[in-house]
Amino acid sequence: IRSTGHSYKKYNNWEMIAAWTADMAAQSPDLVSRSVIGSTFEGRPMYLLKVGKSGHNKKAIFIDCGFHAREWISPAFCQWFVKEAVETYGKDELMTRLLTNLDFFVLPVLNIDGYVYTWTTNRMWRKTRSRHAGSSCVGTDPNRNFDAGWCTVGASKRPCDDTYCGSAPESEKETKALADFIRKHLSTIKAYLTIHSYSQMLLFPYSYTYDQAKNHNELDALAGAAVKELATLYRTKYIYGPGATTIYPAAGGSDDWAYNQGIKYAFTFELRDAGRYGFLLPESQIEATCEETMLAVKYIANYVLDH
Ligand code: ING
Ligand code: ZN
Repeated sequence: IRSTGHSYKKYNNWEMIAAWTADMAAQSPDLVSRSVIGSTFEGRPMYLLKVGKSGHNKKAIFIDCGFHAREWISPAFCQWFVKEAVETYGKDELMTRLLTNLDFFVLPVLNIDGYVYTWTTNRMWRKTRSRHAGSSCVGTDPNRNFDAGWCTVGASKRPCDDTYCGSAPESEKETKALADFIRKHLSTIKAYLTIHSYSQMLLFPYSYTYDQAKNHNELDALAGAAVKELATLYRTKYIYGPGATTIYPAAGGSDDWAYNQGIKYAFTFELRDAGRYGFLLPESQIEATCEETMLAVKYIANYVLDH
C-alpha cells in the first residue's frame, strides 16, 4: 500500500501538487507566494509560485512545467526547483545570490486537465482536454497554440491529431492565461524556460523557421555552457541548438513566442531520458534528473542576472 502524501521523489497527482503549492507559500512566506493566473478548460485554478526574497525592481525568470500531460518528470522538476530554493537559500552561495537578486515565477503544471487525465484514464495523453465545435476529438497541443508562425509547420489543423494547433493562437484557456501573465510582466521577465521531456536536449529559438535568432551565437554559447554544467553531475549527455534543426521544425511553441515578445533568453528543456523509458521515466530517476537540471537552470539564471 502506497502512501498518499506528497513526495519529491515520486510523481504526485494534481491534488497533491495543488495542496503542495499552498503548503510552500504557507511554510516559507519570506520566499514563496502563490497566485492564480487563470483557470483551465475543466475549471481548475492555475497556481503560480513566485520564489525570491522581496526587493525592488528585481529581474524575473519564468519557468513552466507540465505543458504536455504525459511528461511527468516536468512537473516533478518544478516542484524540485522550489524545494531546492527554500532549502538552500542562505546555504548555497549561488542560490542565495539568485534569490536575492531575481524572482522566479514557477508554474508547476500548465496543462492540469491533461495531467489529471494521464492519472485517471490514459497515461500517454499529450494535449489539453478542451472540446471543439464540429469534432468529437478532444484537446489542443498547447505547444502548437502560441502566436509564432502559428500552424505553419510541424502542427496539425485536425482536432484528432496529437499536434492539433487549436482553432486560433491562444484558443486554449491555459495558453491564454500564460501569455497574458507574461505580457503583463514583460518589463521584468528576462528569461523564459519551459520544461518538457524526453530526449536530453536544450533548445532555443527558432523552431517555426530556419532563420537564426538575433542573438543566436550568444544563445548557442549559453546553451553549450549550461549542458556542460549539467553533465558534471552524472555525465548525462545533452545536445543543444535551435529547435528547428535540433529536434524538428514546429510552429506555435511557447519559447519562440516568448522570444518574439522580446525575452532574449528563451529555452526549451527536454529532460531525461534518451528513449529507453521515454515518458515513463521511473521514479528512481527523479532525483538525479532534477539535480542535474538544477545545475543548468542555475547556470542560465546566473548568466541572465549579469546580462
Ligand atoms: N517536444 C517539443 C514539442 O512541443 C518543441 C519540442 C520545442 C517544439 C519548442 C516547438 C518548440 O514537440 C516535446 N517533447 O514536447
Ligand atoms: Zn512536451
